Amino acid sequence: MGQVFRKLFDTFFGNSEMRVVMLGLDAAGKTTILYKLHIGEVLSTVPTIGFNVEKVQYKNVVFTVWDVGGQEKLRPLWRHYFNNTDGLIYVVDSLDRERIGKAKAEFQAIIKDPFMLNSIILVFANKQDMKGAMSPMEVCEGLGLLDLKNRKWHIQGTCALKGDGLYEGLDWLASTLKELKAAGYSSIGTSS
Ligand code: G3D
Ligand code: MG
Repeated sequence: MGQVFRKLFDTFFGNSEMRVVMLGLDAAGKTTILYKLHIGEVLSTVPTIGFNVEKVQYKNVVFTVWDVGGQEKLRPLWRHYFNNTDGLIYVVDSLDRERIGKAKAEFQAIIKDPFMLNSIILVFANKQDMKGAMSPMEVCEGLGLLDLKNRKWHIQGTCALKGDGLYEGLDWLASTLKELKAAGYSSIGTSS
Protein backbone atom coordinates (compact mmCIF):
# COMPACT_ATOMS: atom_id res chain seq x y z
CA MET A 1 0.00 0.00 0.00
CA GLY A 2 2.76 2.45 0.94
CA GLN A 3 4.60 2.09 -2.32
CA VAL A 4 1.43 2.46 -4.33
CA PHE A 5 0.64 5.70 -2.55
CA ARG A 6 4.14 7.03 -3.07
CA LYS A 7 3.89 6.38 -6.78
CA LEU A 8 0.52 8.06 -6.89
CA PHE A 9 1.89 11.00 -5.00
CA ASP A 10 4.64 11.44 -7.54
CA THR A 11 2.11 11.32 -10.33
CA PHE A 12 -0.38 13.63 -8.68
CA PHE A 13 1.68 16.18 -6.90
CA GLY A 14 4.76 16.28 -9.12
CA ASN A 15 7.47 18.54 -7.84
CA SER A 16 5.57 21.66 -7.04
CA GLU A 17 5.61 22.92 -3.49
CA MET A 18 2.34 22.32 -1.71
CA ARG A 19 1.02 22.74 1.76
CA VAL A 20 -1.93 20.70 2.90
CA VAL A 21 -3.63 21.13 6.25
CA MET A 22 -5.73 18.25 7.57
CA LEU A 23 -8.22 19.07 10.31
CA GLY A 24 -11.22 17.58 12.05
CA LEU A 25 -12.59 16.84 15.50
CA ASP A 26 -10.67 14.39 17.64
CA ALA A 27 -11.20 10.73 16.69
CA ALA A 28 -12.25 11.58 13.13
CA GLY A 29 -9.39 9.47 11.77
CA LYS A 30 -6.70 12.02 10.84
CA THR A 31 -3.75 10.26 12.43
CA THR A 32 -4.88 6.96 10.92
CA ILE A 33 -4.93 8.59 7.49
CA LEU A 34 -1.44 10.03 7.92
CA TYR A 35 -0.02 6.64 8.80
CA LYS A 36 -2.01 4.87 6.12
CA LEU A 37 -0.50 7.03 3.43
CA HIS A 38 3.02 5.89 4.38
CA ILE A 39 4.49 9.01 2.92
CA GLY A 40 7.06 9.59 5.57
CA GLU A 41 7.68 9.72 9.26
CA VAL A 42 4.89 11.33 11.23
CA LEU A 43 6.45 13.94 13.45
CA SER A 44 4.36 14.96 16.39
CA THR A 45 5.04 18.08 18.39
CA VAL A 46 3.28 19.33 21.49
CA PRO A 47 4.38 22.87 22.08
CA THR A 48 4.01 24.24 25.58
CA ILE A 49 0.63 25.71 24.74
CA GLY A 50 -0.71 22.19 24.29
CA PHE A 51 -1.44 22.50 20.62
CA ASN A 52 -0.58 19.08 19.20
CA VAL A 53 0.58 19.24 15.60
CA GLU A 54 1.51 16.29 13.44
CA LYS A 55 3.57 16.85 10.38
CA VAL A 56 4.66 14.78 7.41
CA GLN A 57 6.75 15.97 4.57
CA TYR A 58 6.94 13.92 1.43
CA LYS A 59 9.13 15.55 -1.18
CA ASN A 60 7.60 18.98 -1.69
CA VAL A 61 4.27 18.27 -0.10
CA VAL A 62 3.91 19.20 3.54
CA PHE A 63 0.96 17.90 5.54
CA THR A 64 0.18 19.42 8.91
CA VAL A 65 -2.55 17.93 11.04
CA TRP A 66 -4.29 18.81 14.27
CA ASP A 67 -7.54 18.31 16.15
CA VAL A 68 -10.05 21.12 16.23
CA GLY A 69 -12.88 21.73 18.66
CA GLY A 70 -13.19 23.45 22.00
CA GLN A 71 -10.08 25.54 21.60
CA GLU A 72 -11.27 28.96 20.55
CA LYS A 73 -8.39 30.53 22.48
CA LEU A 74 -5.91 28.67 20.31
CA ARG A 75 -7.42 29.81 17.06
CA PRO A 76 -5.08 32.77 16.59
CA LEU A 77 -2.25 30.23 16.49
CA TRP A 78 -3.79 28.50 13.49
CA ARG A 79 -2.69 31.39 11.36
CA HIS A 80 0.87 30.23 11.52
CA TYR A 81 -0.16 26.97 9.85
CA PHE A 82 -2.85 28.32 7.55
CA ASN A 83 -0.52 30.76 5.89
CA ASN A 84 0.14 29.64 2.30
CA THR A 85 -2.16 26.65 2.56
CA ASP A 86 -3.00 25.19 -0.83
CA GLY A 87 -5.47 22.59 0.29
CA LEU A 88 -7.62 21.80 3.31
CA ILE A 89 -8.61 18.23 4.09
CA TYR A 90 -11.42 18.13 6.62
CA VAL A 91 -12.03 14.72 8.15
CA VAL A 92 -15.41 13.78 9.63
CA ASP A 93 -16.31 10.71 11.69
CA SER A 94 -19.43 9.72 9.76
CA LEU A 95 -20.60 7.60 12.66
CA ASP A 96 -20.63 10.54 15.04
CA ARG A 97 -24.08 11.99 14.37
CA GLU A 98 -24.11 13.67 17.76
CA ARG A 99 -21.17 15.89 16.94
CA ILE A 100 -21.92 16.71 13.29
CA GLY A 101 -23.17 20.13 14.46
CA LYS A 102 -19.89 20.75 16.22
CA ALA A 103 -17.96 19.47 13.19
CA LYS A 104 -19.92 21.96 11.09
CA ALA A 105 -19.27 24.91 13.40
CA GLU A 106 -15.53 24.24 13.40
CA PHE A 107 -15.50 23.66 9.64
CA GLN A 108 -17.32 26.92 8.94
CA ALA A 109 -14.95 28.85 11.21
CA ILE A 110 -11.93 27.37 9.45
CA ILE A 111 -12.99 28.01 5.89
CA LYS A 112 -14.01 31.57 6.72
CA ASP A 113 -10.61 32.32 8.17
CA PRO A 114 -8.97 34.99 5.98
CA PHE A 115 -5.93 32.75 5.49
CA MET A 116 -8.12 29.94 4.20
CA LEU A 117 -10.34 31.86 1.83
CA ASN A 118 -8.51 30.67 -1.28
CA SER A 119 -7.79 27.10 -0.34
CA ILE A 120 -9.61 24.25 -1.97
CA ILE A 121 -11.55 21.90 0.29
CA LEU A 122 -11.51 18.13 0.36
CA VAL A 123 -13.83 16.48 2.88
CA PHE A 124 -13.30 12.90 3.93
CA ALA A 125 -16.53 11.33 5.21
CA ASN A 126 -14.58 8.72 7.12
CA LYS A 127 -15.57 5.42 8.75
CA GLN A 128 -17.84 4.41 5.90
CA ASP A 129 -17.19 0.79 6.91
CA MET A 130 -19.31 1.27 10.03
CA LYS A 131 -22.95 0.29 10.08
CA GLY A 132 -25.11 3.36 10.70
CA ALA A 133 -22.52 5.79 9.35
CA MET A 134 -23.84 8.93 7.67
CA SER A 135 -23.50 8.75 3.89
CA PRO A 136 -21.16 11.25 2.19
CA MET A 137 -24.30 13.15 1.12
CA GLU A 138 -25.51 13.37 4.72
CA VAL A 139 -22.09 14.62 5.83
CA CYS A 140 -22.17 17.10 2.98
CA GLU A 141 -25.49 18.46 4.23
CA GLY A 142 -24.34 18.31 7.84
CA LEU A 143 -21.36 20.56 7.13
CA GLY A 144 -23.32 22.99 4.96
CA LEU A 145 -21.14 22.35 1.91
CA LEU A 146 -23.94 22.95 -0.55
CA ASP A 147 -24.30 26.51 0.66
CA LEU A 148 -20.70 27.42 -0.09
CA LYS A 149 -20.25 30.05 -2.72
CA ASN A 150 -17.17 30.46 -4.88
CA ARG A 151 -15.28 27.62 -3.27
CA LYS A 152 -13.88 24.51 -4.86
CA TRP A 153 -14.78 21.51 -2.75
CA HIS A 154 -15.16 17.79 -3.01
CA ILE A 155 -16.48 15.14 -0.65
CA GLN A 156 -15.18 11.61 -0.57
CA GLY A 157 -16.37 8.64 1.46
CA THR A 158 -13.42 6.87 3.08
CA CYS A 159 -12.41 4.03 5.31
CA ALA A 160 -9.05 5.14 6.64
CA LEU A 161 -8.41 1.79 8.28
CA LYS A 162 -8.39 0.07 4.91
CA GLY A 163 -7.28 3.08 2.90
CA ASP A 164 -10.47 3.11 0.83
CA GLY A 165 -11.21 6.42 -0.83
CA LEU A 166 -8.00 8.16 0.27
CA TYR A 167 -6.43 7.84 -3.13
CA GLU A 168 -9.51 9.13 -4.93
CA GLY A 169 -9.68 12.15 -2.65
CA LEU A 170 -6.02 13.03 -3.06
CA ASP A 171 -6.35 12.57 -6.80
CA TRP A 172 -9.01 15.28 -6.80
CA LEU A 173 -6.92 17.52 -4.56
CA ALA A 174 -3.77 17.27 -6.65
CA SER A 175 -5.44 17.56 -10.02
CA THR A 176 -7.50 20.55 -8.88
CA LEU A 177 -4.40 22.28 -7.53
CA LYS A 178 -2.59 21.58 -10.78
CA GLU A 179 -5.45 23.06 -12.78
CA LEU A 180 -5.51 26.18 -10.63
CA LYS A 181 -1.78 26.67 -10.85
CA ALA A 182 -1.81 26.09 -14.60
CA ALA A 183 -4.47 28.76 -14.86
CA GLY A 184 -2.04 31.14 -13.20
CA TYR A 185 -3.79 31.16 -9.91
CA SER A 186 -0.71 31.75 -7.84
CA SER A 187 -2.21 33.23 -4.73
CA ILE A 188 -3.69 30.08 -3.32
CA GLY A 189 -3.99 30.54 0.39
CA THR A 190 -1.54 33.38 0.67
CA SER A 191 -2.07 36.01 3.24
CA SER A 192 -2.78 39.59 2.45
P1 G3D B 1 -7.80 11.56 15.04
O1 G3D B 1 -6.34 11.55 14.71
O2 G3D B 1 -8.60 12.33 14.06
O3 G3D B 1 -8.08 11.98 16.44
P2 G3D B 1 -7.52 8.70 14.91
O4 G3D B 1 -8.34 10.06 14.91
O5 G3D B 1 -6.81 8.51 13.63
O6 G3D B 1 -6.73 8.60 16.16
O7 G3D B 1 -8.70 7.63 14.93
C1 G3D B 1 -9.62 7.55 16.03
C2 G3D B 1 -10.18 6.13 16.11
O8 G3D B 1 -10.97 5.86 14.94
C3 G3D B 1 -9.11 5.04 16.13
O9 G3D B 1 -9.61 3.97 16.91
C4 G3D B 1 -9.03 4.58 14.68
O10 G3D B 1 -8.57 3.27 14.53
C5 G3D B 1 -10.49 4.69 14.29
N1 G3D B 1 -10.68 4.85 12.84
C6 G3D B 1 -10.06 5.73 12.03
N2 G3D B 1 -10.51 5.60 10.78
C7 G3D B 1 -11.45 4.63 10.78
C8 G3D B 1 -12.29 4.05 9.77
O11 G3D B 1 -12.26 4.39 8.60
N3 G3D B 1 -13.14 3.06 10.20
C9 G3D B 1 -13.20 2.65 11.49
N4 G3D B 1 -14.07 1.68 11.79
N5 G3D B 1 -12.42 3.18 12.47
C10 G3D B 1 -11.56 4.17 12.11
P3 G3D B 1 -9.05 3.62 18.35
O12 G3D B 1 -9.85 2.43 18.74
O13 G3D B 1 -7.60 3.32 18.15
O14 G3D B 1 -9.30 4.82 19.18
MG1 MG C 1 -4.80 12.25 15.93
